[in-house]
Amino acid sequence: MHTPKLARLSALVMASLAMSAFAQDKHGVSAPEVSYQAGSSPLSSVPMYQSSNPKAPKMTQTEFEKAREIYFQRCAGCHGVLRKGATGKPLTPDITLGKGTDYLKVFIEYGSPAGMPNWGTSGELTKDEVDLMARYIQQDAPTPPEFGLADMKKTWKIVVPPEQRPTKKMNHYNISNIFSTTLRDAGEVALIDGDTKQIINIVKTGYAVHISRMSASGRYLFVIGRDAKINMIDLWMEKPDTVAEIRVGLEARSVETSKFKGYEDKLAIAGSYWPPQYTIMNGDTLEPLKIVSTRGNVVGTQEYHPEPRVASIVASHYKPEFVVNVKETGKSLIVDYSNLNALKTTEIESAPFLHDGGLDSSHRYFMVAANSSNKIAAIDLKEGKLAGLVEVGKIPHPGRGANFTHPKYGPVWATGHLGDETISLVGTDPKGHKQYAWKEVAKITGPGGGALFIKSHPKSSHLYSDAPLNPDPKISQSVVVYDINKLDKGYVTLPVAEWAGIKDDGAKRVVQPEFNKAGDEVWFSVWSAKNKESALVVVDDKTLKLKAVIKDPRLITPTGHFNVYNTQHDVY
Ligand code: DHE
Repeated sequence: MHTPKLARLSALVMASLAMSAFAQDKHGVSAPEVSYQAGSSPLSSVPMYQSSNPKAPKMTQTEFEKAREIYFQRCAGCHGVLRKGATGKPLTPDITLGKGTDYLKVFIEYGSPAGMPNWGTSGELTKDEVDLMARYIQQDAPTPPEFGLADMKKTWKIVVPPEQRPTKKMNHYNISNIFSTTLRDAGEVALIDGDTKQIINIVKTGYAVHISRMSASGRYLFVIGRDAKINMIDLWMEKPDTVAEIRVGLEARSVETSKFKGYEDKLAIAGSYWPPQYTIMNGDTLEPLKIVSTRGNVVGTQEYHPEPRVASIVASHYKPEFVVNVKETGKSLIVDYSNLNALKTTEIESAPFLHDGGLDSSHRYFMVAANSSNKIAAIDLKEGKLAGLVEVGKIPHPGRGANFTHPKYGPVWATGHLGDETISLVGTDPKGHKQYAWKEVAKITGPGGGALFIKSHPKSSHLYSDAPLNPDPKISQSVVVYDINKLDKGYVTLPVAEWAGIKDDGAKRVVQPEFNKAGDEVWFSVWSAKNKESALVVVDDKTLKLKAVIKDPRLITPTGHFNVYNTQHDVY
């Protein structure tokens, strides 16, 4: 039953929602962004100490446990582990106690114009769960445990020691054209022969596995799960499989390997969301060597942030350095790995929240999206400084981005956006095209927001962009292609999900274009729910016609895919 106060509040919230059809304000988040961020965190099953706040509404231990689980499944992605706020607003007791249970219930029930989902009216949470969560967020946030060297070593396994590994390639695969495809909800990757399109092996990995990266030699493949488990896979084995594994934290997204001359295959690095830290490991055993916390102060306000998560990491080809991008503080750390006992780090300030990015075509600049600031930071890996901070569209989301030569602006790097329908082109050639460098030189229009990944290839004259988070299935189930020499002519749409011929209904989101080694075909995932059929679709880059559909009951929830050669050499 609504109390009169609650009824008034509900009316207020409903009215403001009605005024804002797409549930978004200047500081708000769009529906695609919420559905992207509000993924389940592996921390939901981690035991945590819960203090009780005498001023907060009473809760039993069982209620705490249940609420904490819901919080980490639905809320932590936006509001943060410690509820200090990230994409979502802070939810610490100093704020929530003043609002009170009734007020908080309305927000959880109906959502808000600033992008908070309507957990109650959408049926995601029951009335009792809404009440539970309103009381829970008035308590002190429980803190998950730290995860240090001793914890890591307990999880570290050398499955095949280096001296027992093959001394030469033991299979007949063209390993530089293998694709590692994320099977997200199965916690596996599929290793697929890019030439024959046959599955070579399905390797068990961490929970809700996220990305794959290659060692500099192209022999070892590194895969990281959201539970911070890394699998190191040896592609020289008769049947490529895991040779070492470790957990570097409780939650993570990024892994990378040393690529500078003389350091090939020597080191690996992984960044964690929790604890907020990065770990440098031995490149052929995953032995943890060095852990560095990323807790610190936010660029601009200089306020202390207790949980700045590590987002993308890239290895420099210019120096023995990794670039570690710290999300909430808005800092890119250039970490010199040549002496781990006297670690030199250059801290480059740009803007929050740093997320994904990739190198420009010369490999000198790292282009990283500061997604809540609608900016791209260009980090100069030769000079170790910020080359430019470029204003782009709403919530840039490049993946690694796309490099190509524009007929007028010269070398450019492109990003699509989660929050609008544009693609921004940024000039990346300060020597040859100085007037365009670190500027948004052009904006091209796509079919709608919700784009995640964009791709081109030095041998292709096409630019591909997906939009898996667009609410319109016509858009989320297809990709658009531009001719890079005639960008003003607009795009053609490829109905990739339809080509997959999947009979089941459901999302069938088309996600992440990835070229093969030769640069003449492009692979896409058609990402359905766990219990529905998914597929990979291969398109001929010259003709833009369907080339192959790869289906197999083991291809469960395919999302990202990573071509060995292109990932090893940063070709995109
Ligand atoms: Fe990702 C890259 C974080 C949701 C597919 N994702 C990244 C990177 C980060 C990140 C920090 C960069 C890694 C690097 O370069 O070192 N992703 C997050 C999240 O925090 C977020 C928003 C929510 C979550 O709970 O994880 C999230 N990501 C997703 C998805 O829902 C996607 C679409 C499907 C999936 O598999 O989970 C997804 N993310 C990807 C892919 C890449 C990626 C395919 C690698 C892109 C590339 O080209 O390198």
